[in-house]
Amino acid sequence: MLTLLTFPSAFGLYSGSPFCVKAAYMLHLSRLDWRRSDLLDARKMPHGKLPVLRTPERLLADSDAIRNWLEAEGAEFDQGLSDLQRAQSRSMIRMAEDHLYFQLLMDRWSEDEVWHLLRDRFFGEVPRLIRNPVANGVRRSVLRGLRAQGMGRFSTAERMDRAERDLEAITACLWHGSFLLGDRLSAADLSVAPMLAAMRATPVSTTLQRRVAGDRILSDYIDQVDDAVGIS
Ligand SMILES: N[C@@H](CCC(=O)N[C@@H](CS)C(=O)NCC(=O)O)C(=O)O
Repeated sequence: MLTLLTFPSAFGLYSGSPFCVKAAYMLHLSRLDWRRSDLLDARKMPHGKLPVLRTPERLLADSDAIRNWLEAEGAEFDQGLSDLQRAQSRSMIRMAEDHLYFQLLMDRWSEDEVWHLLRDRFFGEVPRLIRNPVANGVRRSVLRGLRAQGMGRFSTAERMDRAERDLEAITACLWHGSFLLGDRLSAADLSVAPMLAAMRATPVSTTLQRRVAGDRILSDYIDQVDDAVGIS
């Protein structure tokens, strides 16, 4: 039996982490026998991050490595796509995971109003006496990382301008079919939709949350991918 080590559900999502949702989607579609096991602290994991898949042989860190492993077991997430479409699928994944993800992190960790709710949700099990110092320490380290990555240096307006261009690119793809690369689910959808879903689920009405939640095409797309995977 495979075990997906994942962050718990949060804000109405299967997991607070879009990468964990992606991994769960892939596992569900692969039709292998698996179960979830929730962790709140990823520090002991191979990369200090989740998701991680426990296979009979080892711990497999990183959603991309999980994808490779599942494909080696026979799963196919880009079935029926041409070489060009596979390349487009790969680019969309990078856009979601290496750009939109950092937009989500800024929204969650830098906005005070969101942070207070996030702290209560993600650090609720830390003993009360040390909860605030621990949570504030993690917050400082995430914000330092975002500054080093670059996203933390933009004003909200600059950041939203960058997000807007990605969201418009996603929408343009959706004019041509129900999913990013046509009328069939592909690996790109398994990364992009959870990222948008996480933005939409931010429990405070931020500029980014409103942008995604208020967009009929994007919002319907998130639900359509979730329905097509059929995990819940
Ligand atoms: N490249 C990794 C990214 C995973 C990732 O960033 N996970 C975040 C949650 S969304 C995490 O575990 N963060 C904990 C930490 O950085 O301490 C993947 O695709 O799995």
